[in-house]
Amino acid sequence: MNYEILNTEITDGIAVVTISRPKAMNALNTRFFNEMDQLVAEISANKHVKVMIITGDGKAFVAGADIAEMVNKNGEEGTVFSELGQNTFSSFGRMDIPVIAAINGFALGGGLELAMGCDFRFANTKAKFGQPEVSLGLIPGYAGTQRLPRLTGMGDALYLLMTADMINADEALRIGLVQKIFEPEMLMEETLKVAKLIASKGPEAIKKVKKVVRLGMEMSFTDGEKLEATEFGTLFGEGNEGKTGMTAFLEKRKPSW
Ligand code: CO8
Repeated sequence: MNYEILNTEITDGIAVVTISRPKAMNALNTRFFNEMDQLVAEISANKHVKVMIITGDGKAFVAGADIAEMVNKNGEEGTVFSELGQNTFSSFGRMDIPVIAAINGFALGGGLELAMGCDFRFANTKAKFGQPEVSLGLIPGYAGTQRLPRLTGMGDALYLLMTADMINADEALRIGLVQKIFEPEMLMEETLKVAKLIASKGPEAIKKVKKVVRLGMEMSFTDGEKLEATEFGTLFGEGNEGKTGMTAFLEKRKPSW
């Protein structure tokens, strides 16, 4: 596929994906979703990539779904457009590798939903966050109503969803919407540092942490425990990563995965 909106650079096993449609504040259109679906498939098939980072070009991370594309849709088309985005953002969670959002500016509506589909989020101190859909007579359509309360708790989620309030990075940090904030010029450097740290760990262990946490959130605690025990067990034994890591520790050397 010829990518028009997504620019991807892969260095040392870290894929940095930049959403670049700056004239429209990187608003999400059908073309974006088609490109992102293709890219997720390509990166998932590339065994050299260990972490994916998603960021935006210009002063926005993503200012939402493309309002110009949505305005004339009928109800059925609206639902299809919603499912298209839900599927793309859920696909980040199904990838084996960690996906980090590096939020460089406005993360509004579908942009915040994109960020919430990632495994965790860093932001620059000037970034702004919100779910402004009710100002447009809409509700979120890319799982924002489901992910926001899971990340922040019900009260903060309903506050943001009902008021369309745009909050700053300090507030986003306080309510758990982002995990760390950095000065704008440091955001990518610091995000890359964390990506490299993760990439140095046992790749099977990282994959299983993601799988067990993400699937566990959708099951009962007891079923989650069972899943954890099963996956824990797969890391033991000759030739498996746990054996490699524990042996290296006991021999006071770095493991070679
Ligand atoms: N869609 C389309 N175009 C956009 C969008 C958008 N979401 N956001 C900005 N743009 C365009 C503007 O129209 C403008 O275009 P032009 O230069 O041609 O006039 C250009 O980007 C620059 O924007 P501004 O001039 O407004 O820039 P400012 O710096 O003054 O303001 C803001 C920046 C605050 C980000 C402002 O642009 C804004 O409020 N944008 C809209 C934010 C918004 O409401 N987002 C939510 C959209 S709805 C949504 O995401 C629902 C998701 C679920 C959909 C489910 C599918 C059915």
